Amino acid sequence: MAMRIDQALVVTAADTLPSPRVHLGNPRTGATLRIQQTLIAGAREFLRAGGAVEMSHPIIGPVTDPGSRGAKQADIDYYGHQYKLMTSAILYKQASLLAFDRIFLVAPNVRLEPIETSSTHRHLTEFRQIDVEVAGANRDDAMALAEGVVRHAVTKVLVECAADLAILDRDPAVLEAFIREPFARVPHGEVVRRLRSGGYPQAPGTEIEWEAEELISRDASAPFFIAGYPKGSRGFYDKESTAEPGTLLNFDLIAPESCGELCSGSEREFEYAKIITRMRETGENPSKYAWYLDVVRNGIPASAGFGIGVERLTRWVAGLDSVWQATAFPKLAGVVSP
Ligand code: ASN
Repeated sequence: MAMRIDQALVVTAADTLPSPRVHLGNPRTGATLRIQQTLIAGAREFLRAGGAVEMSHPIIGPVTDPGSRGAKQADIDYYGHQYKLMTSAILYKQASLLAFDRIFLVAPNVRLEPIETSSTHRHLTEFRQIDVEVAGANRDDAMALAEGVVRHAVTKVLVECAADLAILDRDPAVLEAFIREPFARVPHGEVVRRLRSGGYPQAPGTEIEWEAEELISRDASAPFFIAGYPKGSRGFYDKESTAEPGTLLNFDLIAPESCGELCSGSEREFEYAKIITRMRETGENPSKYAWYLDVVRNGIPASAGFGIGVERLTRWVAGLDSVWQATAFPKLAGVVSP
């Protein structure tokens, strides 16, 4: 059993974390990790064929993405300077467009998630994203690309991983049906209306709550996009709509079968003055972001991009109960583990 930080914080999901010997010795874990490898290979294949260049981003830096829902950043003492572990590579993705028009990363992220996330079945404190950024793209382009990546990666699993899907009792016909049709695009306001008319008290004009997201995910017959989250719910880099002030040109991709969000992305703010305004509006001190603002001040391309959660995509494709099962050495909030 994993050790716990504090008995008072013990949660059901943490109780079920097995030791590495048990977890890695389980044939289901082996099958899951082979499926994950195939998903990453499929994403890489698709993105490279579309002209994207794979890059690596820093793991530590003076500043990181402030936009992750309720998660704390992890500090590193970097020769007397307080650095951060990357919560996402967003700032580096935008800057990387100075070198290439299309880039992607398979990037590790660390987020010290609130303790209650250890029982949501879909949060890890350490995870990876297939992170993509494309110069000159708009939100529709980014959604189309994310859809293409997911469909290609899942198709590769269907073609190459029949034996692993069988070990996991995952019916390939069910998976195949989920990716056959185009993924719908649903405005955020419409999702709120549907939730409320179904009796869920989702507040309008805010982030979709985790429980609500699980509910709409459970009822979905295919992955679908929620587009246009309200301002205030996401980071300063998600561009605000000029046609609909107060609404961001962003999106989440929601998986079916109660798995919830697989991917989030947006069209980006890229103009210096707007970024400064958005930083201030979101409570960020621009002086912290010196290197990034220096890059932006001299001009970066307009762009759009997204990040697909590797373990979340694996969880859904493999048909697992919890996202921790989709990683070799899982880390859940509040649980001391390898
Ligand atoms: N990777 C996401 C994006 O590109 C951002 C995030 O993870 N917060 O929009």
